[in-house]
Amino acid sequence: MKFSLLSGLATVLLSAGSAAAAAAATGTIDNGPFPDDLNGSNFTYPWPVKVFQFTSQLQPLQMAFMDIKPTCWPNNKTAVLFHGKNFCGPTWETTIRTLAGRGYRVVVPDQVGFCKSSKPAAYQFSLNQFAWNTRGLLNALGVGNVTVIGHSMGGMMTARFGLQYPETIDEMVMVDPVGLEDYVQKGVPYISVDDSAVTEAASTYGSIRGYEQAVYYVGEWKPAYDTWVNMLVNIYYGSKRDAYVKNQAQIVDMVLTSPVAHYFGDLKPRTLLIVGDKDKTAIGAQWSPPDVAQTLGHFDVLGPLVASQIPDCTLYRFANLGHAPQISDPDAFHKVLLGWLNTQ
Ligand SMILES: *[C@@H]1O[C@H](CO)[C@@H](O)[C@H](O)[C@H]1NC(C)=O
Ligand SMILES: *[C@@H]1O[C@H](CO)[C@@H](O)[C@H](O)[C@H]1NC(C)=O
Ligand SMILES: *[C@@H]1O[C@H](CO)[C@@H](O)[C@H](O)[C@H]1NC(C)=O
Ligand SMILES: CC(=O)N[C@H]1CO[C@H](CO)[C@@H](O)[C@@H]1O
Repeated sequence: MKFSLLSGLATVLLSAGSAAAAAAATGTIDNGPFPDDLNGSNFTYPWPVKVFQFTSQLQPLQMAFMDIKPTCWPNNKTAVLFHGKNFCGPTWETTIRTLAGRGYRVVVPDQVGFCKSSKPAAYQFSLNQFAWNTRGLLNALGVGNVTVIGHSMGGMMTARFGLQYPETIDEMVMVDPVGLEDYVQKGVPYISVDDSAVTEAASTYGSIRGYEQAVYYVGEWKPAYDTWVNMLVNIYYGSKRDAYVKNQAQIVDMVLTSPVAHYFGDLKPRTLLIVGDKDKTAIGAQWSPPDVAQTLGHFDVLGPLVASQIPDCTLYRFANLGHAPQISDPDAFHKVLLGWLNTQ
């Protein structure tokens, strides 16, 4: 047993040493078709769902993803889009259509523990593991360099992906990422996975909408936002409810205990940071004492601070938007995104 673990480690070190193939998950692509109710999510995706089958932490796992071809003359680039904690791949639908219409191939995974991907009973969640899994998916698809775009928790993951795989990134975009600050360092009390699970289990349409309206959308609500709330409610009360609740609680722990805030100076890729100045998202603000909570989630301050730390960074601030500019003002968001991508 010891011998096989050691030889596995040697393989990883050897492949990490070769510039061509950075170490990542290895697996195969299953093109399906799959039933609508896949791993506990019965939401209909706007493009066919495929599955990356791989082994992770000594168990077989599946990452669901969409792979959208360019809808015009290909520009030979691939964009990979990372969803946030309260979102899934399809939340990017408008951005996918926009990028595919400009010649991009667009790959949109659901991370392990989310949406149509596996909900493992036992898993050590980390941003590094998510990056490892996702780079493995891209390798299995034969994708080399990517344009990485991540929102919320997916923006935090973009930073980690940028640290782990800089040699495979053309450029990266973080949209209202969480983790621009180290929440624990700022005084957020640690919450156990068990206590988080109680909160996760109590999630309803009303609780999710109330949180998102106040924190994400500057107090406003449009009927279109309901789609993304109902997509989550469907998983919270779906066939994998218990595993999902546990995984989501583990992911809260991951965001608290794997800060990226101390690493922004080490990011090599060309970076665009987009923030809504009215965004107030801060993991743990809800259970922090008021004097701590009031110091958290000031994207109007954090945006310029972090942009000054990242070596090659452009900052764009939406003065009147909150946490999800691609949802609340898609036209303005895509104008900024495409404008920056075209300055290459
Ligand atoms: C999934 O949704 C479809 C359409 O709403 C419904 O007919 C089906 O029963 C659902 N399946 C599950 C397992 O909930
Ligand atoms: C993309 O690659 C194809 C095939 O190699 C090539 O014909 C085409 O000119 C490339 N497009 C761009 C925009 O570089
Ligand atoms: C891939 O990205 C790296 C890092 O940005 C860059 O050095 C390299 O030239 C790119 N490779 C290709 C084929 O574009
Ligand atoms: C953990 C789990 O239930 N995974 C399932 C996810 O969906 C794929 C595709 O149908 C199944 O093969 C897995 O068993």
